[in-house]
Amino acid sequence: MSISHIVLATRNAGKLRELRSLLSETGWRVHGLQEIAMPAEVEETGATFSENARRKAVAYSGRTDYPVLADDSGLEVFALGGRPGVVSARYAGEGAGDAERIANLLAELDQTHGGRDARFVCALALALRGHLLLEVEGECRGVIAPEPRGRRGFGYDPVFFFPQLGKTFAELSEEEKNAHSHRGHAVKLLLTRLAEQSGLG
Ligand code: ITT
Repeated sequence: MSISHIVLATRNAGKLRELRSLLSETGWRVHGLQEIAMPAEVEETGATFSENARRKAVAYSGRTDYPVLADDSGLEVFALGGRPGVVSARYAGEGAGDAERIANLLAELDQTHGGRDARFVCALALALRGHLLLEVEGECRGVIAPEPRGRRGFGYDPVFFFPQLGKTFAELSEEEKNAHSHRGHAVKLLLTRLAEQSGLG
């Protein structure tokens, strides 16, 4: 299919900024959620990132004629059995901020004797008028730092140490993060799949 407009179905300002930047070379006109009527709050009750991304994309795309892209993402720490995982946004309870979520994670890790290896996962789902068109997933592996470092990015970025660049994600420029992140990988895959589907790939 050929896309000229797209709605990004996220209320997370950090994700929105990164997705806008990652899609900047497509030539698509990118719209935020405020440009379509809000659906009833979409329940993120799925067991996986892709299930939640699908739910959001399908629900929001019922309210607009434009295709809708939803992102469900989070951090999985292997020694914690994959937590915080799909509850990354609510890990320290509803209403908590990034600093509390990070403090919670570091406290929990201090009590385990496993390693600190982790991965970020980003599931993207694209839907049109209530029907799923495409879904992809990207990941990025790293290590949970002993304490937060850096002021850029959002969410768990200050404690996500990326060995390849020797920095946390919050110490990377936006271009560096986009080149290596779970979201960057997922967007590249999405664009490749779309190009293949339109016979251009
Ligand atoms: P929407 O559902 O409206 O998109 P949300 O913040 O509720 O926004 P999620 O349910 O997908 O989104 O939760 C993702 C959480 O995972 C997010 O709040 C961050 O804490 C974390 N996260 C995801 N991607 C991240 C990234 O690139 N850097 C740091 N933390 C990230």
